[in-house]
Amino acid sequence: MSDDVVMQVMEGVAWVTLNRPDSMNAINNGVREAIPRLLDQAQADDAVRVVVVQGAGPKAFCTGADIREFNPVASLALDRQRRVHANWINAFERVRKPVIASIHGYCLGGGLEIALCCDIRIAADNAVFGFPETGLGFLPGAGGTQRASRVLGLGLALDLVLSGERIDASQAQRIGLISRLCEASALREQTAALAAKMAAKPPLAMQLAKEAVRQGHDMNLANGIRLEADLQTHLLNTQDRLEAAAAFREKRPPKFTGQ
Ligand code: CO8
Repeated sequence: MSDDVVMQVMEGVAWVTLNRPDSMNAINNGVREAIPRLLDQAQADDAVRVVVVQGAGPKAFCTGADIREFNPVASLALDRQRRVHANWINAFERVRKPVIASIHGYCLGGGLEIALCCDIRIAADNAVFGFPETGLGFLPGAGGTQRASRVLGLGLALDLVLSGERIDASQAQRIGLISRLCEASALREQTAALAAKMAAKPPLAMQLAKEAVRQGHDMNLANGIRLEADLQTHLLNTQDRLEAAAAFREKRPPKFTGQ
């Protein structure tokens, strides 16, 4: 097993680090193999309440697919099937726990596609975003063309994908690509503070709230409201909900168990 991606669990937070700093954390087969494996591990571990994805080294979150591995494809049909059915990048969305992308430096191509899979994007003021794919003769093919329009709307997604232009962190915040922006030196601390806040919340409520927002987004309003009602009903008699109310009444901090 390679150490192209490493995971460290600390105080309820799984820190998943893209760990190829010499190539700006470009995505090779080692990364594609490790991501679903580690994220499944984070999902199965009750001690993990929140997942953070970050890039190693000073320069980049991730600069996309490893261009040095670009070769002719032996079978177009098999390649398409692999993409549709075994898409490693979907693992970021399969995790039922909240996933934060903590972004510094370059966040390009497949790197931006990873960030778009995450639930919350926090970026340093030195972050740079873009989709260079069309200039390389193909398209953002790890979900980028689909997730960008869902996050940004059609017009902005088309602009990013077709122009291939890079935008900086403040532009990214203006268009809603990231929801939080901080100084580069504060990124780790701000990410840790956000992750800790979410890790302290009742885990079932966090998981079902994520499910309600994410799944509801692909539904019409009536079905989304029905989904929300179902998930809320599931939470009503959980021990954690009763504990939260008891703690409020008794003016003490709550103790959540995940039940
Ligand atoms: N692949 C391979 N190596 C890379 C990549 C990359 N994507 N990005 C950077 N590197 C390497 C460089 O080759 C260089 O290595 P070395 O020191 O051995 O020569 C090292 O990282 C440092 O890079 P630079 O010297 O180029 O550093 P600069 O500061 O001059 O430039 C840039 C930084 C602007 C980020 C530049 O490296 C660059 O343009 N990189 C390519 C970015 C790019 O085009 N990414 C898109 C790839 S396509 C894609 O992601 C499609 C995804 C769809 C499928 C996803 C799943 C695979």
